[in-house]
Amino acid sequence: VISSNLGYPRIGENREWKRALESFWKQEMTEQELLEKTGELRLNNLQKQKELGLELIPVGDVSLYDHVLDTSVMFGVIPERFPYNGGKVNLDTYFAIARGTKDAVASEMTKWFNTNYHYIVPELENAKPEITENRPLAFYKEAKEKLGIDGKPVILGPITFLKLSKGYEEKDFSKLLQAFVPLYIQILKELEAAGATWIQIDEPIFGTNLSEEVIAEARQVYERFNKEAPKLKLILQTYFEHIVHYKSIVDFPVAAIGMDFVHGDSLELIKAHGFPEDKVLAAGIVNGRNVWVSKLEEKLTQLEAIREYVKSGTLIVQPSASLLHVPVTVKSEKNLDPAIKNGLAFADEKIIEIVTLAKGLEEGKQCISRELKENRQQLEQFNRSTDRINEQVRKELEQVDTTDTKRSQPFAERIQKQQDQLKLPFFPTTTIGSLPQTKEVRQTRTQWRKGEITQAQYDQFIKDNIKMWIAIQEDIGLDVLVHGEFERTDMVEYFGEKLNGFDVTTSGWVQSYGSRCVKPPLVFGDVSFRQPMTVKESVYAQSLTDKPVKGMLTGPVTILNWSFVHDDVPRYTVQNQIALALRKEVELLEQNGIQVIQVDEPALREGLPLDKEKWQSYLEAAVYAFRLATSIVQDQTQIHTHMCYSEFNDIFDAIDALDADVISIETSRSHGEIISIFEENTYEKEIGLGVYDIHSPRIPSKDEIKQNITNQLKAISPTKFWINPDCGLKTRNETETIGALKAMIEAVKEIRKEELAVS
Ligand code: THG
Ligand code: ZN
Repeated sequence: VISSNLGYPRIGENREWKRALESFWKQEMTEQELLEKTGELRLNNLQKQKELGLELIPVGDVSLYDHVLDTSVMFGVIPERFPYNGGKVNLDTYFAIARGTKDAVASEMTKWFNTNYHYIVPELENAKPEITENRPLAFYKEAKEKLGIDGKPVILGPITFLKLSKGYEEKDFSKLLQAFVPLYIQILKELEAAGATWIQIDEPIFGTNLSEEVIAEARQVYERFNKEAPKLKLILQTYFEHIVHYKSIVDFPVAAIGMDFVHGDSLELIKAHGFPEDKVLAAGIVNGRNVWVSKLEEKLTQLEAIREYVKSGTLIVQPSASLLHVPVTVKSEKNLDPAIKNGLAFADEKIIEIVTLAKGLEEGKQCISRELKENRQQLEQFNRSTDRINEQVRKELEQVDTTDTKRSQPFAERIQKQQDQLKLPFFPTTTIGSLPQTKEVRQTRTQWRKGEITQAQYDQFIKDNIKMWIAIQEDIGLDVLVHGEFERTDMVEYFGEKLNGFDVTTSGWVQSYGSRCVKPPLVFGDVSFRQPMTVKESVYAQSLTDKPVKGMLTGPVTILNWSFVHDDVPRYTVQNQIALALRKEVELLEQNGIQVIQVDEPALREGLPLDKEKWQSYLEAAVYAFRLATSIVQDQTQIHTHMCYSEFNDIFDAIDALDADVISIETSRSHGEIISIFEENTYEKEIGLGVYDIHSPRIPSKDEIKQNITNQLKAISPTKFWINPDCGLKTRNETETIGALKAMIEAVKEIRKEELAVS
């Protein structure tokens, strides 16, 4: 039995990694200082895992931005709009692809499977793959030389890499794959020569439905790897779901198969179809996507059941996924209710669980009896904690009936009333909701949290910001205004602080994209409404202007998906409890004079299960919860929703079924690809297609935005077309925001004139 890990959080216990990156981007740190700082962190993290007793330590799972981008760069896959003359890719080019420059837009960014982590999409147009540096080798050697760790290099596998890339047609998949395979082989051979043994090749794409041709090709690829680097022990690593085409893939000629025993039906698969006699099984047994303490006894029993099927005699015990998706250590939490804290395990604590389980499996249960006892006590305390069960909300949910999830009139009728009331111009303009979270905003919030300023001072500060930005928005000429969300750290965390059943951590950060992190709240019990959450700010903003101010809420699916939810209660039940609480908030907003209410569901698409068989029930539940939250309003109240980075083709019907009056979606970073779906289908409701990319610091020109609008007009009728940036503006500074919004309004003015002339 070997204990192992699939990946460790990059950000550091105090987000040192984030700070270093951002200082470097602001030119407050040199490249050398950045590399020293992040190098130090990298070695610390390896050393820590070693000291926790972990046997197989992943190396090369680190990144300065994203590991998919690292893979592209390693293979010299640099989009042509960035200057590059071959050889090792320098840091400026690397960050330019990730973040854009004055002259070139950033590469598209999208969600990593069903997580809240984003990767940079490789662009393979005219790619001439070559090895620019053997990254896994460099990290393998570093760990060995500096720390004496014989690490397990982590490599993103070729099938997943290509499937996540764009810029080629399906029919060219095979040809492209053949171009990359020799490069992978060279990397593997060099690792073999350097003395590496275990290699983790990540192929999470095997948790999705693939064609038989792709699987056949994948098999050939792994046959070649095996032939060319026979001394390596390749672990074909999957996660987030069971291997969908288990029977074919489990026979690939590799030393080990890594499977997720937390999500999906891996145990059922090995029971039904067996597991190859000659292979090692790497069992992802500790949940790498959640933060709750494992029930060690149960896990041990599961591992024993799994071992029955492993004839080779070797079992690797590991987390279900990379620990990238959980915070670093519970030790940093000082303010949590001790009962809840007892129920938590972040990355370091999970590694301890893994080491304990491996020991228990190897040497017998009695050898870990102390640990098992402690674990039992921890869980008992957690379960005894108050507020885990709320009978009233359970009853309320039972009483919901079909009229509660349906608007009283169809869209065609509602929109008339809404137009009469809102009197918006042709091509109405708005923003997605958040406005710049400046240093001042963050610092003031911190001061308030620490008690350094009073509640009244903080409230006044928020009001001042709202007031200033209402004036700015009026001045720029936007039609539907927002209050700016200055009171919110994050769209999910904020609601977590205000709802019963939730708690929030002080340091539970997780990387979301690049240097950006989020702090997912904890759902430890039944969720219910406690107090108005957004009414005060929205009403104040509305009092300052004659233009409509949009009320801003985060939707039930997104709150659920971006929280760490305890699994004692079924997920969909928690989702409906959240929906019920939001429904009360929606009602209050309407009663207080808010005529437009946006309920964001950016996580709806990415939460889609990897296995298609589970899609329908997921989507039905998502639509139900959204409608439960929103259907209470009158006809003339306009419901908006927003989604990010969505590939809508798969879920178009569900989007339609949400029955939101207006949907805004992020399109600009996908460089206009997803709108075709609206061309092909009849979508009756109104749509705002993001007309510029807010994730890049670059300010777009009026002409560029106009061009985007013109392109999209091919797919969308001008009568139902809203104009907005493609996402919230909280990460941008004031200059960038005002500059870009002005350009957007200028573009819209010209478009309005041109379109009126045509019609
Ligand atoms: N909230 C949550 N998840 C998200 C988003 C979000 N996932 C998708 C998308 N939005 C990711 N985008 C962001 C954008 C901004 C930030 C994080 C993720 C961000 N984070 C601050 C940082 O890292 O500096 C930390 C929070 C703060 O101090 O305000 O700005 O919006 N849950
Ligand atoms: Zn968005």
